[in-house]
Amino acid sequence: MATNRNILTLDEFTIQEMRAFPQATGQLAGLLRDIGLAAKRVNVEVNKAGLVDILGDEGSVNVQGEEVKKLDIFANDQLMGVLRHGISCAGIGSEELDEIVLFDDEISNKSKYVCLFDPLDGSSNIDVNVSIGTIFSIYRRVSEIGKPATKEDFLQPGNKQVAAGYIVYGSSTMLVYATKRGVNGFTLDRAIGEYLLSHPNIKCPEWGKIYSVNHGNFFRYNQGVKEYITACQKKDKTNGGPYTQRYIGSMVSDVHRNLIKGGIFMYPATTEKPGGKLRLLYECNPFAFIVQIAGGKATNGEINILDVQPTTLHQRTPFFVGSIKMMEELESYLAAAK
Ligand code: AHM
Ligand code: MG
Repeated sequence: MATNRNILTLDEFTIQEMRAFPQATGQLAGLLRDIGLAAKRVNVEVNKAGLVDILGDEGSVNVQGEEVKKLDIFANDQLMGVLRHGISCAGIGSEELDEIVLFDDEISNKSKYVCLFDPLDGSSNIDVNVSIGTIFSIYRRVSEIGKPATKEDFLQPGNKQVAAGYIVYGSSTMLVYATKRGVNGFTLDRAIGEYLLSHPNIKCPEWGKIYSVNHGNFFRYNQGVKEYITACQKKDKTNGGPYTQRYIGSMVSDVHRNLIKGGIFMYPATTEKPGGKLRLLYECNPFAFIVQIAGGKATNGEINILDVQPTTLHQRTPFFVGSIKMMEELESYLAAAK
């Protein structure tokens, strides 16, 4: 099949975006290209996961106390490697690494950005052929250019993100990223090994019919959340329903679907995990930024999650994200239950 040359590649698109800013150095475009490259390598491994001995437990636990799969480590190493060798990133924070890593060499210290990522989210799904993903968040450094990055560069509120994105390794592999200018989705064309702009200017529908939550935890949620979930179940034709419950257990896939189709995704606090499960810096903030730019909203149940001042690299948070009208409805239930 002939390649449609009218469709922009990721590189062409980021360069075109850069032209709008005469002061742009091209570092952000380079950073996105680097991440895209790492994701292509991860994609190859994910696709052959059932064939070779890349599957299975690494036999160690990560800093969150969770079992680490080989592919998590592979993805982490690929991302860290491309960013270290690139010219745009001064250091990284990763779900797989206890501490931030500062590259601290002559070129890296001149880089404008730091990057946080979850190299392979939803990794418990690898063994069963369910879509998984990579999530990333990019900040402009607040520390002095020319010197090594600092912890403060990473502990910025989500509203300071310059860009955020994810890659979903699904029936096709897609890279979606947001800047303040908009959200754009690219599908990997395996024939030419390039991401092609397949979903320009993504907008999250104001309403949707999908709610995504782990129902198994229902009795461990607070009253407001329980009442909202119950209301979702009671919806019928008279009030915008019926709703559909969809929960893959792989946030990248769940939020990706809801972003495109309209919906709400929730990982609330539970009695066992009063601080929530998901990580603020590299799981929730990137999605909050993407969905907000697309017209939706994200909160921690109290405030806009992008306004939370982080204190530690791996901190967790309750998380609610989705279509604006559904989020407002949720918030009315949370407020009423207070
Ligand atoms: P992970 O980083 O260990 O993969 O965990 C994050 C994942 C999310 O992708 C998903 O939404 C959630 O954990 C599912 O958790 P649960 O099984 O408790 O519903
Ligand atoms: Mg993860």
